[in-house]
Amino acid sequence: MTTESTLALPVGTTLDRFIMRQQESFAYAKGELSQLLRDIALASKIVGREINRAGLTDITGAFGRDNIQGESQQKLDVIANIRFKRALINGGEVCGILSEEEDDIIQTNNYNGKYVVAIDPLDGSSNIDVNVSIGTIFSIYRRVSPIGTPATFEDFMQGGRRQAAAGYILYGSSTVMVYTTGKGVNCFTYENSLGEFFFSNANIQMPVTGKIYSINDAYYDEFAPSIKSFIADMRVSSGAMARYIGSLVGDFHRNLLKGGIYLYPPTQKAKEGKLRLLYECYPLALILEQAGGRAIDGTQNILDIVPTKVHQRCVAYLGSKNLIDDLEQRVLNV
Ligand code: P6P
Repeated sequence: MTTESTLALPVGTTLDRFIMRQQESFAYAKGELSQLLRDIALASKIVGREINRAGLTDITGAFGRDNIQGESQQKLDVIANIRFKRALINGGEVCGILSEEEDDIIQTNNYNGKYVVAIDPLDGSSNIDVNVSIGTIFSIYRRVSPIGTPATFEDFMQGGRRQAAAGYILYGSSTVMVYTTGKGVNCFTYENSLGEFFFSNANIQMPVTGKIYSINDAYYDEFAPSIKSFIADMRVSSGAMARYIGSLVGDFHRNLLKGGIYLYPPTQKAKEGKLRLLYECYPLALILEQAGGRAIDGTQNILDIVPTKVHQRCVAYLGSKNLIDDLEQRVLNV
């Protein structure tokens, strides 16, 4: 499906219909990736329902255990993890899963599955109890290990440019699914009463610049001079807006549509950056590249970072091209 044909699609096209049409433009597609995207959409509908009822059932608050990241797991983190694992395992298209909530790669025993998925089942979960938008972020790779065998570490270590698809679901004032398979970024809005995602935003192009900057100002004193000078100039630029909700998917989606930049520099507590490379930064970096934005760690495009560990972290500057170009010059010309 070309960009023009995407633009021609009427709103009212379901995600299923869109996936089927897009599959036609992939010569050798046999439907596995299409089915995998449907499996992710199904899990997100179930997780979205749990989130919307969180205050009515005893699923808010802490689960009482820390994950491998050393973060206190929220009950909904655990529920979302279970739901996405179950959908991916039962869907049969995935031979392995890497989840933020699990120490090691999960073998699905679908040895004929052609894909692996790296996923943050529910990002921003500290916001769950206070009703702030949260999200799921996913990254899909074609396996490099032989069909008919278990998934391997190497299947997940292919690097950001080898992603077959990447996207996120934002559980906000409405629930949207945004993803790319390398042919543009499209957005689908969930219609609760019908249980369907409907095509709502074609071939998203990020504004080349913007007035919004998203950063945790509490760490300001720990930032490098280049970051401080960038923030200082953002603050004095006309119409500047500081917007940071502590939920990456929410901040990212707003900036993607309106233009802006999200910054997570090195801090005392997170010297290598806080965000995770495989299931946060790589997928969002691919979305940005497809939408005309940029994603860097300060010195290189995030998609070019060579992965070495499954829960590897990285510094992240995600945003409009001109803002990232400006920041990059300041960091490189220190
Ligand atoms: P801080 C949530 O834990 C998260 O990974 C992102 O969703 C969010 O943008 C960031 O961390 C918030 O981190 O250190 O500002 O609380």
